[in-house]
Amino acid sequence: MIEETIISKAIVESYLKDVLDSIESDVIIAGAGPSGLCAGYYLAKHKYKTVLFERGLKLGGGMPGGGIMFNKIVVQDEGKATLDEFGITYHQYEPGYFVADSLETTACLTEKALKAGLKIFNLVSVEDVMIREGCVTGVVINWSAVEMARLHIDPISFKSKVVIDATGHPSEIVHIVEKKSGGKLLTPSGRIEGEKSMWAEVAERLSLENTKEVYPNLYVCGMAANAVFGGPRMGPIFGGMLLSGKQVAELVMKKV
Ligand code: 48H
Repeated sequence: MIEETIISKAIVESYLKDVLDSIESDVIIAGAGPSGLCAGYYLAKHKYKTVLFERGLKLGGGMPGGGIMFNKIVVQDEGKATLDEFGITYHQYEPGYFVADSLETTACLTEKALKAGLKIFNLVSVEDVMIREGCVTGVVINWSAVEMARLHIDPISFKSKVVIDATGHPSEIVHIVEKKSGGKLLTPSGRIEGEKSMWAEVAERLSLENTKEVYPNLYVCGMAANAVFGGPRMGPIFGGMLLSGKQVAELVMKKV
């Protein structure tokens, strides 16, 4: 015999336990695209208590869509070791160009990150941050459904030592901090420099150079790093995203 109310209680109690366990952590990541998942995997693997909030229902950000919905991604030589780390299958198309299935890549990143201990909450949007004495000290979240329905319902906050903006092109968390700090970002102009047009080679290099702290205790990685520091976009080549996620984890581990 199956009792429906036990199913309900099991889900509600288990979820609320996860929420309560996550209210204070070492690192909060906004965005479960390739860079955010990768960062979360490396941080969790090294025993940093890490919580990731993803606005969408599904994980992977822009990766499952590959290039123009052809579900393949390209990774260059530099990114190959990361594919190996996650057990992702790939083949060499031409010297230096490796092709992987974007669905397998998303699944492997997700599985490894979750198994390493990354706590992921999907359907939750980061809508603000907390700032104390010029340092980011956590995030303010709400249900994505509340955000989409534009309901006037107050959010709640989660505290962490560091926040990572892995929200991709819109670099939403840095935009919030730029607006509320009055342009005191650690960029050349103190403001968001803005994403430039496609140039894959330069973009891949800069996505690593631009992966760094952008405001005290706020780091930026992945596509958001180039959007914030003025790098170009790169199209469906994903090595830079994976390496940027790894690099931001290493930078955060040095700080925390
Ligand atoms: C919670 C949020 C919020 C929020 C957004 O776009 P992504 O895949 O990000 P990256 O940087 O890991 O990867 C970028 C890559 O997918 C890409 O777009 C490339 C390589 N483009 C090149 C080109 O030329 O176009 O994922 C970001 C994730 C998404 O899942 C969003 O739903 C989520 O962040 N998100 N989650 N709170 N405020 N904002």
